Amino acid sequence: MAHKKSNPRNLLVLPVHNENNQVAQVCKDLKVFLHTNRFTSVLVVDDGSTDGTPESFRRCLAGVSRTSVLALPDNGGKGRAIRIAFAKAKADFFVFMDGDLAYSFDHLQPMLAALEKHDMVIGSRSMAPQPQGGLPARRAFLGWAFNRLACLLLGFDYPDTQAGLKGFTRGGGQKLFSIQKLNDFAFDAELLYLAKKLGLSVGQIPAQVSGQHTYKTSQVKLLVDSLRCLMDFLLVRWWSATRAYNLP
Ligand SMILES: Nc1nc2c(ncn2[C@@H]2O[C@H](COP(=O)(O)OP(=O)(O)O)[C@@H](O)[C@H]2O)c(=O)[nH]1
Ligand SMILES: [Mg+2]
Repeated sequence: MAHKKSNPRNLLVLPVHNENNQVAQVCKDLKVFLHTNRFTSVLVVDDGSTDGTPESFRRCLAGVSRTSVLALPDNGGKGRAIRIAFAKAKADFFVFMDGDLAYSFDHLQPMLAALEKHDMVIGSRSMAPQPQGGLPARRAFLGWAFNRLACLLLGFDYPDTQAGLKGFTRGGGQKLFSIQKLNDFAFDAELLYLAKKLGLSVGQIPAQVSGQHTYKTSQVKLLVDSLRCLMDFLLVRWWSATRAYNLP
């Protein structure tokens, strides 16, 4: 359980991959956000983009204090990118949020408040009203089926394991990221599985997708990535059964 600390240091990681057309807007919002949040540093982690994303971020964040850009040389998945970003972090609280700003910076305050009470906090789109009635129907159905299977296979029950908004206390994050293995989109659910195994407390906050966010440019290939994730969940169970996780 986290202890209250005055002026805790927070690290916000924004994972990005081929998001060059979003960079100007993200930087604009980021600068406003940093102005009002003195204790948060932001690390943009680029996962081997081929469209100039990291160069654009470097240009627009040059001279902006408390920001940095880490450009990974190849595309290795969101899970790997976040693991690398948190590996050397010294902050009291770690948060990651989709780098296309699907969730506004307004989510950070409730996230940090919830991290006073929990080791890990996940954003949940099912706890908030969504713009334009939510996801496109096909994606909503597949998302629902995916969630039910994920919960069944991994033995927990969260209505939304996949929102790109999650936070960790330093202690909780270090425990989880030192044993977590998956590199791709299934890593969120793996973290929830490991949190349960480790007896960490997990909180949920409403996550509202911003009105400007579009799923039309989504990099998630719905069927292929969902099937890959389900295979990964079986792998998690296998690693757990064979003690491949270094669980205490
Ligand atoms: N590190 C990393 N991040 C990725 C990759 N693909 C997508 N992302 C990031 O993951 C987040 C969610 O991806 P997005 O395509 O917006 O998915 P959607 O909003 O759920 O449809 C965004 O911040 C992307 O930049 C990848 O291969 N590696
Ligand atoms: Mg998105």
